[in-house]
Amino acid sequence: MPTPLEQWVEEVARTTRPQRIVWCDGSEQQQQEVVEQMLRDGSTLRLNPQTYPNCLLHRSHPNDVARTENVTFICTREKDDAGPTNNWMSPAEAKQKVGGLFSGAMTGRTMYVVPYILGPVDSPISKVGVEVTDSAYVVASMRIMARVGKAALDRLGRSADFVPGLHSLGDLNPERRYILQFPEEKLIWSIGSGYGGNALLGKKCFALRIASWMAREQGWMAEHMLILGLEDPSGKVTYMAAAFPSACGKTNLAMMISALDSQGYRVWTVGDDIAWMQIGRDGYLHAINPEAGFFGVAPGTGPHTNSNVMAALRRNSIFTNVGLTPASEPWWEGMEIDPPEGLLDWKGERWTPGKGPAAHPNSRYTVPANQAPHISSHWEDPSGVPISAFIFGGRRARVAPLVYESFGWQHGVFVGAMMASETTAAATGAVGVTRRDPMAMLPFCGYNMADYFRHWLEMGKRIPHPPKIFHVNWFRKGADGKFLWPGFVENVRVLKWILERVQGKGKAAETPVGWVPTPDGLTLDGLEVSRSTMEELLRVSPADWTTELEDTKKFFEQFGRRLPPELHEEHSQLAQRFERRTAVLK
Ligand code: SAT
Ligand code: MN
Repeated sequence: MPTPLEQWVEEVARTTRPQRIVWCDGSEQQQQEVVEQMLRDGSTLRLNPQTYPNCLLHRSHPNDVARTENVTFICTREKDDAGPTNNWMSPAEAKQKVGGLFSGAMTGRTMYVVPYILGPVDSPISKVGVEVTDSAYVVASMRIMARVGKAALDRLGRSADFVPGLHSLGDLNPERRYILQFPEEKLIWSIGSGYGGNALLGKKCFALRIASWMAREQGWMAEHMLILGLEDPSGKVTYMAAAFPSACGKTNLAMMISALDSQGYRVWTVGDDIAWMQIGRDGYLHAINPEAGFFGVAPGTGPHTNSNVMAALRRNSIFTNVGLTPASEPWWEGMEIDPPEGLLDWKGERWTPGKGPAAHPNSRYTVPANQAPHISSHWEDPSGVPISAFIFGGRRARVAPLVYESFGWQHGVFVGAMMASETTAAATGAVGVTRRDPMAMLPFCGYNMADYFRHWLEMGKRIPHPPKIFHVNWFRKGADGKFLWPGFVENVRVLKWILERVQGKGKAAETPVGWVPTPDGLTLDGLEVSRSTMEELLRVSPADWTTELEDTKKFFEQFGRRLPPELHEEHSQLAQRFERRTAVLK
């Protein structure tokens, strides 16, 4: 009797008609064969073997460089279950329309079967997925991003308990590009794109869209969050999970070199993008990182902003859409190396200064997590790490202060639900437009976000020791349009305050939006930021927040009666706190 997996693979092969089928065992030898295939495909080069051993540069199709949210669909029977913030297609229509595109799609190509585990191999929280793909780049990337091969097949055995994901490059025509999630049957179909989040199906499609649905069904959480441990001078490590939209610095925060290292504060990396969390026996929420690698944004990463990342990616890494130097080394803006003579841009064309950036703004590195210099010794603990703080954050030139603490869980959920951020190059579409992005999950929640907020509220009641909830904003700008806060290594100063608040210390002043550090609440020694800049960074401007409240109200309205009333309540309480404050000042 064939196993359920074998049956599915057979069925897929009947539709897509590949020339041959390769089962990926996760071995180094097979990885090298896949690399050879990539080199033959012509869009991949080997980098300098002396300075970047076992590293590749991949150039994707120029029309295929970011997630495409406009063609990403949640396919539930009821439209309302996908909710107003997701694109929706009925499963029947999706199967019919996109099924046709898969027909014969792998003719003449190799079909790779990639079994993988999301999460540590022996963790009860982990889950098995299987991606079938005709892209060698996807196979090589998946081997870095997840635990691929034999271990997954061993864990699965003859069971049908895996999430199947079917992927084909198709003809790479954006008109025939679809990223489909079928959460009711736990199935993923993706065609027409070879780009990261569209094509590495273990990442956003499974670990967030499908997993968020599973998490609600089963009483746990799948979140777009990095996980880090902050060590204090006593040697104790406190774990925090932080949600920021794509390309807002999650990888940099998770891998941060601390400006307060000499005072005994350092950061340990557990994960940089996704957290799966369950309530542990100790009453804390425990988080695992379902991934095994980092898919980080290259531009802006340099020895001063993040030398940890720079050290991590010197071997066994895949670079996508960065520039190339004549010495066969990767190059991007912000690497702190002058563009050398003969630099090629991300399309492989000769770069000249007037030509715009040499690296695509969403160019990426894919690096094994265990190469991070400060990887936590607990990053693969089967039971995960206990989370003491949640941090929400976005890119806001105005409005949100550098950091504030919510008044409690329900208010914290509201803070997450009203999150907003300026869009980035991580997804196609306009860049720099402020949009609401609750919990940084707008593009990744696999169901109606009103139900997602309800799930958050319910989880709060069930967690005996819930994380405290904070909001940060590294991106506030002054009147001159320049960033007020230096960011990067200095962000540890904010983490230290968060840690102190978790410990019941940390000086704070009450404002309508939450607890904000007092002027002497943050450790600022050794930092050149003027008092007036700090005041501006921590300022809560009633005028800005009035607009914010109006915009949030509109955002909430689209959920109609499905929105939990607790959020309306929090909304009017915030408005009232501002009104009271204004009345006092008058
Ligand atoms: O392309 S990914 O979705 O994996 C990265 C991101 O946009 O967060
Ligand atoms: Mn992400």
